Amino acid sequence: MAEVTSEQRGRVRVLFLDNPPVNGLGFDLRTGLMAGIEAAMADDDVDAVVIAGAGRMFSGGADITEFNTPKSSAEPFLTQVITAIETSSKPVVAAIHGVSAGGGLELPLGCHYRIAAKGTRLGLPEVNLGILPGAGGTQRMPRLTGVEAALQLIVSGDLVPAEKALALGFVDEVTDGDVVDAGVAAGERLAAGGELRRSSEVEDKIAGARGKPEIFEAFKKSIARKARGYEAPYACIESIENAVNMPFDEGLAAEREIFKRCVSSVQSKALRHAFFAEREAQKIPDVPKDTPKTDVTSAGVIGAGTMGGGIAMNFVNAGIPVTIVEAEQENLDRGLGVIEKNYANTVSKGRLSQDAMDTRMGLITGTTDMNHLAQAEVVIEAVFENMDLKKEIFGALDKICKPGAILASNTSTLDMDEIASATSRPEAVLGTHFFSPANVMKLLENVRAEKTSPETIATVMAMTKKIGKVGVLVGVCDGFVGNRMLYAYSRQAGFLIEEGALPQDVDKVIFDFGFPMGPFAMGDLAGLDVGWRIRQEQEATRPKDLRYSPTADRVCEMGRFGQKTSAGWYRYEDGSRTPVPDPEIEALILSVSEELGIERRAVSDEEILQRCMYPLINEGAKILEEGLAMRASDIDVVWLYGYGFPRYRGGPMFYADTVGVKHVYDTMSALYDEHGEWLKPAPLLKSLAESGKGFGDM
Ligand code: 3H9
Repeated sequence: MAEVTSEQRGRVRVLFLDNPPVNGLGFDLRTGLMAGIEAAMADDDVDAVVIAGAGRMFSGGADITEFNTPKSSAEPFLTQVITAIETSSKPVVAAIHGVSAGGGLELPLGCHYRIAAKGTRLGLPEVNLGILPGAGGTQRMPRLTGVEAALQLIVSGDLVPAEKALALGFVDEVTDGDVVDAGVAAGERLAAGGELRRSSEVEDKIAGARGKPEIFEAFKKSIARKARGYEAPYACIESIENAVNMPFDEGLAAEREIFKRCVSSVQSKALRHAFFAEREAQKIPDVPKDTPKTDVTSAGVIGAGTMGGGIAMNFVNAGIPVTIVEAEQENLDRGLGVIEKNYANTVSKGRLSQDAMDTRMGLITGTTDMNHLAQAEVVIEAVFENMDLKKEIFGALDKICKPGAILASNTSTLDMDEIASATSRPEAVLGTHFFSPANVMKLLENVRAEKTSPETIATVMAMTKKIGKVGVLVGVCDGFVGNRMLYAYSRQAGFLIEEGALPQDVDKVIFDFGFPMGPFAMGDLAGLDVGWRIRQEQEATRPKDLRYSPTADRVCEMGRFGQKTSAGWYRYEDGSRTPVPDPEIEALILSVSEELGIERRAVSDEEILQRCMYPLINEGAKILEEGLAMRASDIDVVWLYGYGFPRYRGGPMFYADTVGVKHVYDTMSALYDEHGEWLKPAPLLKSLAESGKGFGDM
């Protein structure tokens, strides 16, 4: 139950925010807090007030689940509560521990004194939800820290440690003792004398930036690349600039208006969807929270290639020792060398200390003897995609690994059930599909095979979190969720260039939509030979009555494998990663069109976007029908973290809802009539469209 409880300590009243799990400042808490403050102010036995959090943190901010509901617009607003605190005659102290985020920091900013326990993380992360701090944060923070620091903090949305908050000036004291005790002592001290410091009245730190728009313009330029497509960072900057140029009350009123504009925007809804989707993906209906699981404290990786090395780095980055097995010493040495070079690069950029690098390298053991995996709790196989080889490895691992150890495969295409059949413990076998580069990309598709046990799933989902990844549980099918949808999208990209577009036309539309790059530039980055090899293997089973684009194969036949050969769909100048359109490729594409008897035509940007994105959504719908993803929002998480789908669009299935599933269905139907089988609308898309529903209603 959400409530504010109180406790009298001498002549100090302590008010505890109590609304698990994060003490979200929803309607009940705001009401309780206002009543608690009013009661304390009216009580002659109270000289000072301390506000603290019950449970594991101070507060994670406003209750996001109340946004766009009547509760969020019911008084008292958080701003009113904070104003009541700041203007009160008795001192109010914030005693902060755990996390103080968003409204959960704006509240302390309105208090007269702030103490944080060591280990507390504080910040204003609203920007990540497509909004700005809307309870005075953009007005009070710059007054305490100065404009530059406030811009950094608010626009990055980062939570910073208590010590940094102290150095920046928005925390007054850091304690390693009991924070409530320290708060009570501070309350007594402040009550004993002296002026109360009200953040809204501090002027000296912002005065220097008044009438200087160039400060804000320069900051906008500095974030332009990272913030491309996002609205909220600019709303934050606008409001901080108001703080500098307007009297406090006016700035606060303007902040409220900008907040209202942001909170009802599609971007904010998409970003909030992404926030909850990521957490929802961790909930697996038949694997309840109390399912027994093993805490993974040692791991093995088979294969020291690009993927194997990247996977191993995740474990050691999280402090988990890892044994890497390679068949040949030479390949092992090369693989370990690549890992070392990767870390050394990070050290040279100042993002990792030499000590930390040494510790990490020290956690890696390389060997050519698989028997060294006997004690590992999880072994991840990352050799090349060959079923016979994988089955042989799993058969061997089954004999070597201790009972209960989990055997995982990093396959991106092969049937996990068949791999599991090579062992006597199919319940302990599953897929862990990392994305390249495996030490960077946050997504981990955990692939549940037919016999994978709930214990195995619980262990691997927990391990995923421990190594800093976002896990999504998916079912077995060709390409699993992410790549299966990618095929649907890149297939159309291939057809579009045969029909009249060029790679750079397609890539520009997809880039402008918000992806970091389009499908052709991405192919060049990932390496075109991988897909080529897979297509060659699948050639015999490929349905010959369906349209097939041969252009990608032709590019590979020219020895152009992408960035690694300085040529692919584009060419690359020496040492550069910038794709340059290549007349040779244009000539190739024109000749393929001619060979296929296709008369090239002008292809509009709108068609490019729809031909790429709608089949992607359609494939997602099929995946849902087949039960290979648990929820539409899980698919969104896969695309946000595995493929750079623009977060401010919420993921492909959320995006479908924003443009209207009926519109997607109607467009797909028209495309199907024109282009045939590959664009046949999924029955689920049809039924949602007909019932006027979206994926979010499922
Ligand atoms: C704001 O403050 C607006 C104001 O400026 C202006 C108002 C006028 N509300 O992440 P976890 C849920 S906007 C509702 O696993 P952790 C979460 O969904 C807010 N629910 O925990 C999950 O639910 P479940 C600005 C919330 O310890 C559970 O709590 N604040 C909220 O790893 C546990 O979450 C932010 O943007 C919320 N505010 O991390 C901070 N927060 O168990 C957003 C969490 O059912 N929150 N939940 O899956 C976070 O960044 C992290 O949750 C936090 C704790 C760091 C606080």
